[in-house]
Amino acid sequence: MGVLNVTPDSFSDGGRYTDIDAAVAHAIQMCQEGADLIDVGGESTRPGADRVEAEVEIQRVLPVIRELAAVGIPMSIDTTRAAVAEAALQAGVTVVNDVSGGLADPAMAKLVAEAGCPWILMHWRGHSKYMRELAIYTDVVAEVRQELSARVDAALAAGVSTDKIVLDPGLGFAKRPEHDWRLLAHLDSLVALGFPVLIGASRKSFLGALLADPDGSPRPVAEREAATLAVTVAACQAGAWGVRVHNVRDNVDAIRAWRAVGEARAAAGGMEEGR
Ligand code: PMM
Repeated sequence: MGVLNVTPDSFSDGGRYTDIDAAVAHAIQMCQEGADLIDVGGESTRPGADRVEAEVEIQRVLPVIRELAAVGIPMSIDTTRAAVAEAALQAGVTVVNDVSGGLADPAMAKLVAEAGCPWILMHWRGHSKYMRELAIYTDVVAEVRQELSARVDAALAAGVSTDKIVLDPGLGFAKRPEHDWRLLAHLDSLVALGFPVLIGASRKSFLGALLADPDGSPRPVAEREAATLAVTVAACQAGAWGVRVHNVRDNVDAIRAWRAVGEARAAAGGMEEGR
């Protein structure tokens, strides 16, 4: 999944793709590089971000979605609002990526159920402005798993089909770096719930903290790519279904290399069995 933030303030690419032509060109490039889905977002979810009105969100994303739909680019809409998701679905998006897992807008579950589209339910405890204060866990892996299971139950109760649900632990959302690492270390426990699992680690602050200078200043966002690739491979190894990334080309390369190792291992196993 390639990230396309059409916002002036997202943490990694904020402001770069607010121009429609630049956004469209970037999305097409990410598809050519191997992205299967372009995640279009019109509201920044970086820690501390202020909310924008639904109308503003719609005005940001719709022109880009319309142009990308016209050239057959597969898209998800990154929104917590049913009104935005509805407008995006009408304009050609086929997947709803809801970082609130349906919690922010009670109308979202019904909309998704009626649309019959896939719904990415991310683990979330509150809007970005306040989420730092919500990063309190006794056992982050068990709590994220349990809170996500509750979101699945709510989705199913609203009529969403089991085969349309994708789960995401929400790295960086009401999580401190140690929580992100523990979730990655125990991804198998989320995968075991039986739904496809999406991971969004790309360039996030837990990587900046890991790679901080000796004086404590975090590694700049643009210099977190190698660490992102390592997390992508670790996530694939743990059974993730997808990764949400900014640099599609490098992540696709990493996945291809990881896959080639697995294929060579499987072929070697087959040869040994045949001997
Ligand atoms: N992270 C961001 C935004 N949307 N959606 C999902 N499903 N998972 C994530 O981890 C996620 C997301 C924040 O990153 P950005 O500012 O680069 O979009």
